Amino acid sequence: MTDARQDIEQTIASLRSAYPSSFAQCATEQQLRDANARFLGKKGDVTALLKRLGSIEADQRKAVGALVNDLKSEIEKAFAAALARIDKARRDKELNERFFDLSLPGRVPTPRGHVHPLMQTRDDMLAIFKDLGFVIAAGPEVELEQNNFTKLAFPPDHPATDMQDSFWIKPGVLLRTHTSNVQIREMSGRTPPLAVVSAGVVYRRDDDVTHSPMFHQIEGFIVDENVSFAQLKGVLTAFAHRLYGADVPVRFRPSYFPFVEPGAELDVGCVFCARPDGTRPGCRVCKGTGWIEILGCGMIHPQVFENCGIDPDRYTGFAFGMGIERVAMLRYGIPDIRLLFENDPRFLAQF
Ligand code: FA5
Repeated sequence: MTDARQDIEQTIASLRSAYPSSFAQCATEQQLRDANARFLGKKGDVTALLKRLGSIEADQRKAVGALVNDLKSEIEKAFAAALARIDKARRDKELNERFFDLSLPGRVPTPRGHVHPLMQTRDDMLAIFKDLGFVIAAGPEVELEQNNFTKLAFPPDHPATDMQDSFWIKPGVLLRTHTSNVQIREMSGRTPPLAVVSAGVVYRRDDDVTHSPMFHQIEGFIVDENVSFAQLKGVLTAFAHRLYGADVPVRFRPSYFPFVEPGAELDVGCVFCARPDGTRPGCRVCKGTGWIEILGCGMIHPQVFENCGIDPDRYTGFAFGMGIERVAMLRYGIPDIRLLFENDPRFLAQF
């Protein structure tokens, strides 16, 4: 063995016995880093050993180099372990020295969130229907054309089924354009009596201050023997009175939807231009009429019952559907539907 090699091996042995106690004595991270630098730093002992490898004969250099590198990685590991020990000690000291009451509120008040005005409106509307005895159901947003149009007796050439009006996923499958698909899904395979209400997102190719391509609807229906139009009027009037106040006037106007016969729309007296004496001179919101349309409704068409396997000679029923944004906008005086979807905190904080 050459002198140089012997010398290096002795140095390795002495460094190996030196670093553990050197690290063990360190109480702070800085002390540890200084101690580490004495071994592994630019001018450290191990670095010096590596530089000395050049003085070793070529046939022995590899083996000696491996010894030095082993020592180097040993020290690196020991350094990491010592660092973790010091860090833990510092943390323990910090935790033990000061008493932390984790139940105290933070010094900076945390801003409180709240339910989105649209969802608040939805929940209030659903709560009224729950009170009236309806059960709540859900339906999918990606729907078969069958459930969204065909079984609801839309004629095949109805403009709503146009590429212009609906978002099609592929032929026969689309983003539902209304929540009336829930009627089909809930009626199929069920035996009346049924009283179901459902809220959810629907999609249409619309975009202006009162129409959004994505909006929310609530759908409801009742099916039983002897359900009459009088009951439709009673239930929906009770709903409107709970939502807008018992003294708000309501009126039913004839209207057309392919899946009901007869069909109607329900208007409530405009809440914006109502005077204390009950008159409504008309305003911008109600377009001067004193009335605001809130929902579509009607007696379920016998064809729809047949499409769902319900006997139209035995059962009758009514259905209704309405936009939630419209109700929220009226309720809070929101002039542009898009404000409801932009999630601007300056807008949302006002509710
Ligand atoms: C329907 O969607 C029928 N399914 C309602 C119905 C159900 C009738 C059951 C009879 C029986 P209509 O297309 O009118 O109807 O839409 C209902 C409500 O959704 C409208 O009164 C309006 O408040 C809202 N609405 C429609 N399009 C949009 C839109 N693009 N953005 C926001 N709200 C909309």
